[in-house]
Amino acid sequence: MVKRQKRIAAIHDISCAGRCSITVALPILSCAGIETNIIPTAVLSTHTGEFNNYTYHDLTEEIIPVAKHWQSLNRNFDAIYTGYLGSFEQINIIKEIFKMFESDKCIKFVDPVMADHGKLYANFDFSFVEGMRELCKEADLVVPNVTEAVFLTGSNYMPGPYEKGYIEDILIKMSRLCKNVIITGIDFEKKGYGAVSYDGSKINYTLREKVQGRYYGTGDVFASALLASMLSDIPIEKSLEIAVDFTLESIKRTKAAETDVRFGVNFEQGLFEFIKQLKKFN
Ligand code: PXL
Repeated sequence: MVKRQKRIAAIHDISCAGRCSITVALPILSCAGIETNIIPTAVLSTHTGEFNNYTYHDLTEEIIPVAKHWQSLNRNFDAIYTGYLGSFEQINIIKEIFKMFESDKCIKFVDPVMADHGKLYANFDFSFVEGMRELCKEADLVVPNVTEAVFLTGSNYMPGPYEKGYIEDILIKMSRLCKNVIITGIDFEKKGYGAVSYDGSKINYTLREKVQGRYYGTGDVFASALLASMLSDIPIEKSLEIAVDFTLESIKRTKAAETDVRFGVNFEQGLFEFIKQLKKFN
């Protein structure tokens, strides 16, 4: 029997250069065989980290009309995947879209993109964090990095390497906002670097070697690979391993090439191996 093709809606910005958001999500999910419909939240010439003078065109007004048109076409989704939102109002708009496409099979997958390394990204303030906290409450799965999880739970930010108790305290506080949580950027002195998941009962780490340096767009690479794997019906713990390995290999390739890290990581040359991993289960 032919397997039904999965379909998602990915709602992120388009950063025209500097691989992140839609330019990462679309290729990763598409090549995993998932039909990926998109709604851009803003168009920028580059992402906002370490670049100056980037262009920024807000698309808040477009989002609901696009979603309403889809609704009139009876579109439904296996997941709604949200990332970088271009304005505070977009948080409420996403809540409305969740309601418009609500169904038992639709996973509300929220990457609360807003901060890293202890600092909010340019153009965000703490009222946005409060709004994002409310959005997390409506999600089925949230995938913050450590900084985002710290801000969402009102914890104290500390740079890594971390103690297990610090991470698990934040993880459990996060699970009061959303039952299923994955925190990325876990940095343990001895055990390694990676991500941790919690589903309200079991804490599960995937840790690998640490590569020194700051790499842009890796949160988007990780989250897109994770969702692609989950929608390929691969269990969450294995999906976490596949996504961590795909992200790590992309970072290692980029480091070896010594390219300008602001333009994101070379995930493209890992796509074939990524699909091979997914195919092992299908
Ligand atoms: O990868 C996160 C991200 C996405 N989109 C934009 C960004 C950032 C991080 O800085 O600036 C526009």
